[in-house]
Amino acid sequence: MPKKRTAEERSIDHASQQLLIRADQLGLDTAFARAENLAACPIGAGQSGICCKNCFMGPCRLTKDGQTGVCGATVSTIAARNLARAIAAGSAAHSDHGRDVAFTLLAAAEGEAQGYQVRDPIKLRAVAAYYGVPVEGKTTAQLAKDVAQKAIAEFGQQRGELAFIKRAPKKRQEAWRRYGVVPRGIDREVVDILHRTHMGDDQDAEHILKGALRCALADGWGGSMIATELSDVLFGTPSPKVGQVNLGVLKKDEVNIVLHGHEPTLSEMIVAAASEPELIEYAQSKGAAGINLAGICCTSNEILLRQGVPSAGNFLNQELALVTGAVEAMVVDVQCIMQALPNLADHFHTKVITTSPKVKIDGSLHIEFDEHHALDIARQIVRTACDNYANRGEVVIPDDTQDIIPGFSHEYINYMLGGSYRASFRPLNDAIVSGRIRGVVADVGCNNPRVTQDKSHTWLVQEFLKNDVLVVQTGCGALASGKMGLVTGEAALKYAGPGLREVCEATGMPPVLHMGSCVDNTRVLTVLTQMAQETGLGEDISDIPAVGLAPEWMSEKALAIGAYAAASGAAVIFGIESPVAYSDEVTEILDKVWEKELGGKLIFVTNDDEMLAKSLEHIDKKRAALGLAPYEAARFGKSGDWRIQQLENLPVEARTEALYGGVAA
Ligand code: NFS
Repeated sequence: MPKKRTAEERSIDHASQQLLIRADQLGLDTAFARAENLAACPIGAGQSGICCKNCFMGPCRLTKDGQTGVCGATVSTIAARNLARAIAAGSAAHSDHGRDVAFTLLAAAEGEAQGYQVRDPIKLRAVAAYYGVPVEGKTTAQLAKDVAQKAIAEFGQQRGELAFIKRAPKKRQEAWRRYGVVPRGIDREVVDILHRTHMGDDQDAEHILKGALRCALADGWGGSMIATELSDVLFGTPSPKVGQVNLGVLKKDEVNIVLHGHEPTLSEMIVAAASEPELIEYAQSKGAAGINLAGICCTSNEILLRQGVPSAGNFLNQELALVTGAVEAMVVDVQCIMQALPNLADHFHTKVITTSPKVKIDGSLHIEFDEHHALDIARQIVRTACDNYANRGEVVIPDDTQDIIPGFSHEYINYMLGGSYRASFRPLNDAIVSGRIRGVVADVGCNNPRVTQDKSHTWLVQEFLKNDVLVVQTGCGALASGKMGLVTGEAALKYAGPGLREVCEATGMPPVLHMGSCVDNTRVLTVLTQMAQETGLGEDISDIPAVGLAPEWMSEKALAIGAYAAASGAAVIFGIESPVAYSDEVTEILDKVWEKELGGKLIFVTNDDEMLAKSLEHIDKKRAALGLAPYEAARFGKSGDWRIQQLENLPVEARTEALYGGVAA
């Protein structure tokens, strides 16, 4: 990391830049500054070495070829073990989120969860079918109870296969069984990794990583999928709605409550509480015009998609929201919450409120969440924020907001492409077969303060659109694009190549589909599955011209997602440094061995141009393997209404010439 960077070098987001300057003026620390002041340890990422601290004969820092740890562990064993542990931690975090949603559904079904109810009984029936739970003659509450219990049982299941595995294409299931990576139970696979990476256990890199894949699959087709599906059951399956994103969503004259973290359970109740007339009156009695909610990170995605609650932005916006001086309370639950928040909040009037039984942070106020009294707790939190309004000092809110259209669930895409009577993915597959759409890219994952915030995400997305690649997004990547105005219908007119633009015009969809939070990457899995089953694009996820990218990743959860996507047959490209770069053998396993065994791979590429080139190369390779016509941009774009509209005022001859190249229509 170079010396102190300018605001423009730290972030390409204008609102962030303004608040970074303000933080500097006030002499306040942020992750951006800390990343500059604290050089990343070279032993552990990149090519200069690797470190093992799995026992207390070490830590063993290996920096020379052929060196081993005190126990004799090789560079490859250590690299594989470290990666496997990161994948297990990421899988545990996602899956535990799923478990909590399942317990909330159970409590709601038993009438013990204040404020919760099943909002999507149709989805409940669909999930019941995946679990083989009979639906006939049951009330919604009975069915919800049975489904919740089935889901909860999957965490402690010891043998057999997770139920959602059967949702994958047949060929994919066969590949998993052949390679021996079908997860048996969710918790079991996490424990398995912690055991096998303990000192003196598994010491064969490929074998360790096979265990890591099984654990990652327990996340993608297990814990995370449970989180997505049961959140839809409880809070509603998302469909598109217009929202707002960036720090300008904070309001000068209202009580601002920022909801940060990941689980929708408490935040949904805060949304309900904040719209109660008594609490709005309470805010007014404190001199505010009302109560304004805004989200950060994946909590933001959850409530933006379902409730249209504006988003204050992604991971690196969390501290900057406090720097506005306008936040009465930042309410956090689990994951991606910087420990720096309470210290930073001390310079303002902001209260950081932790709510999860799993998360306490020194210096913050703890109001513990309990789903049995969720609404009361939510009301207490809202009241605490209102009480704090009078303590505000100077407020600086950047004038930056963008429209965003999120909510493209698997179910909605089906409906969007086929309507109520013929819901299908046929038009999407046809568009790829014809070459109007060259392929699909999922750009997901975090911000990382070691690179310029949002720069790689938004540059890559724009380049993909230009190249007629349909982009789907989740997590902080989706919010990055949202801030740049890429997640709107108009973005097709501005950024998409001619073929993709035609498809967007015909269906009315944005060229970037925001599918949800990071656990909702499971929606990408089920969408790819349906594309494989729709015919025309092979029979398996690995046949589809698709690539997954996480150009600004930082969390262990991102590695879990990358691993399950690769195991599901996708080519996955991560930015930042490779955590396994020091081991050629492990680098080769993630790339070549996984591709041979499962058709997917995980590679690390630090350069944006190279990420783009490799993605397009993979898409074109898959198109060729399917026998599809090579992508050729110039073939399309002559049938879209937009051209006719643009040319409306021209004489007929000139219009025909422009539209059909002189050939009479
Ligand atoms: Ni995903 Fe979502 Fe964001 Fe990264 Fe964190 S919020 S779960 S881990 S930083 S994308």
